[in-house]
Amino acid sequence: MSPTITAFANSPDRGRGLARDMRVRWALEEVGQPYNVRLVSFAELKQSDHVARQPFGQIPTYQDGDLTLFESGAIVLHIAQLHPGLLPTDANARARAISWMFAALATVEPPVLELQEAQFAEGDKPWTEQRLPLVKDRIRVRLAELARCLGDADWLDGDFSAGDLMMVHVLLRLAPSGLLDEFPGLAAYCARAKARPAYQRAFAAQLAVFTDSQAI
Ligand code: GTB
Repeated sequence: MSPTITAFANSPDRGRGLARDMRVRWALEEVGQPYNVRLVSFAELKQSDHVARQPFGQIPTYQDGDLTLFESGAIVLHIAQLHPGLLPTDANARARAISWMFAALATVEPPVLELQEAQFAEGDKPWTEQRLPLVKDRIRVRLAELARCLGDADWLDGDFSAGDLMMVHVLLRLAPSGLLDEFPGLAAYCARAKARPAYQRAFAAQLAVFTDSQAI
């Protein structure tokens, strides 16, 4: 049986691949694991059926047999541990790749989310004009540090790994802000990752959900 993941029935990102089901789709495509998708409306997210799967009423979730997981990081890690292709076999290299997954989620993503909040959730507040440049500068610090780590390499630590997958998906959320373009090495890193056939397949699948929802 293939696992089933959940995704937005009507994603607010309008098929740009920015919602977090995209990470899970991408990981499944990288390892060649077919999957089913259950589309969930905003109302359904907060209903008891879904909350039993995801305590915070969010997507994505992952169900495989009697295992139900939530949190995109935990799901991608599970997929990467279950199948070859996303984590090195050498124990130390594997641990380092997992460090990069955590770095993406715990160190780089928080300021990126702060920017989304400042722009969209609080965009009309009187403090936004003063707050936005501070938030953007905090992101620039992280991007400069990350660009230094990447250097001229294709990927963060050897071959492409779940660490790169997670990091790139976090960085792509910045694309509309223009901040990524200030760091050409990181922009090229993201472009390299997006050119991967597995990314392309995952992107097409989530875009089809949006296209279909528009056709109705
Ligand atoms: N830490 C959790 C994880 O990594 O799985 C966070 C999950 C999460 O935030 N899910 C969001 C959600 O379900 C969707 S991805 N939100 C509904 C809710 O909380 O009620 C976040 C997202 C939303 C929209 C865009 N966008 O429009 O570009 C991008 C990303």
